[in-house]
Amino acid sequence: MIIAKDKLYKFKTSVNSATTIALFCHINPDGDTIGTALALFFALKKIDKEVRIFCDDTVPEKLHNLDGSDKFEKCDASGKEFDLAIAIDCSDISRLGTSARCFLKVASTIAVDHHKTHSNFAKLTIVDSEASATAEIIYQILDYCELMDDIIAKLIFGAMVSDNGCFGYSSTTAQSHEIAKALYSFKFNPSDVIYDIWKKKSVGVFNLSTRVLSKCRFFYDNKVAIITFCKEDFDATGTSQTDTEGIISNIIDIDTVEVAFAISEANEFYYKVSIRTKKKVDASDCAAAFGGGGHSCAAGCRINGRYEDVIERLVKTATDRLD
Ligand SMILES: [Mn+2]
Repeated sequence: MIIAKDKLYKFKTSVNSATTIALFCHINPDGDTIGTALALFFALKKIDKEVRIFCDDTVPEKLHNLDGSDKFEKCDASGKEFDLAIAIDCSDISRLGTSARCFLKVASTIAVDHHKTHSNFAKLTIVDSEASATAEIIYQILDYCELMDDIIAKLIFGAMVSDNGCFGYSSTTAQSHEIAKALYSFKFNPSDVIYDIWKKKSVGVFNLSTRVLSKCRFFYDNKVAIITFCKEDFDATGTSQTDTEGIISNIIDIDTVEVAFAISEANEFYYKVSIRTKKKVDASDCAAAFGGGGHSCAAGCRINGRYEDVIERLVKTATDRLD
């Protein structure tokens, strides 16, 4: 979807009338929220805005190569006031974590997002649920504001491939490719970006994936697959929860699997769950059953309970939707 001119104009005027701007990423940040926020950060710096960029959680190791990855701060709710706050890739105010308090204190707020479950929590909402990444929307905004450059193009490209699986997920559209084409007119190396974001892994992450994948559990004629990241898996491989991203794709790619879950032990009796689905089941619908959200093929939620009960509830959620 092409973002309406009046929205782009409203974004531009809000930014122009602000001196201090705070950008907010979502908790458990991914390449889209981080890369898109950084693209906007550098664009706003070019027009001499005082910009700060907040995220409750630290930037995952694999994104440390991104230009500006050291700019992130934890938001101190008692901190200074801002003229404008912009939430990036956040479907809901709760996705900002404790930073939500800081965001809500600001009089002028904007949300730029692509989740179909987006709840309008900002004064100005720029949402396109057909976009494969929030980066696609930010590209249109920065192109309109004439703020694109090589570094920004590289960040936007990285954020896009991070969310659309290098243009391989069903979320990818003709417009994703059109935006990529426009980005190719800037100077950066797309295959280097793809290596950094998708392919590169540490030995620790490799060991974590072989360990966890070898214990994959299958249910319902191999249509449902579950992998579990326990605290001991992280300890044994020197990794953490931020290293789990992407490992789930190994099981959703199995031909019989329609629904894949990756369960990660956050605390005792508290699990973070990633969900991937093929066409038969809507991942965001599964996530919504546990108060989570996301997209049709990729979503997430958090569940409290005993491990075996969590497994049972997840399998039931999947099989109910497969029948
Ligand atoms: Mn996203």
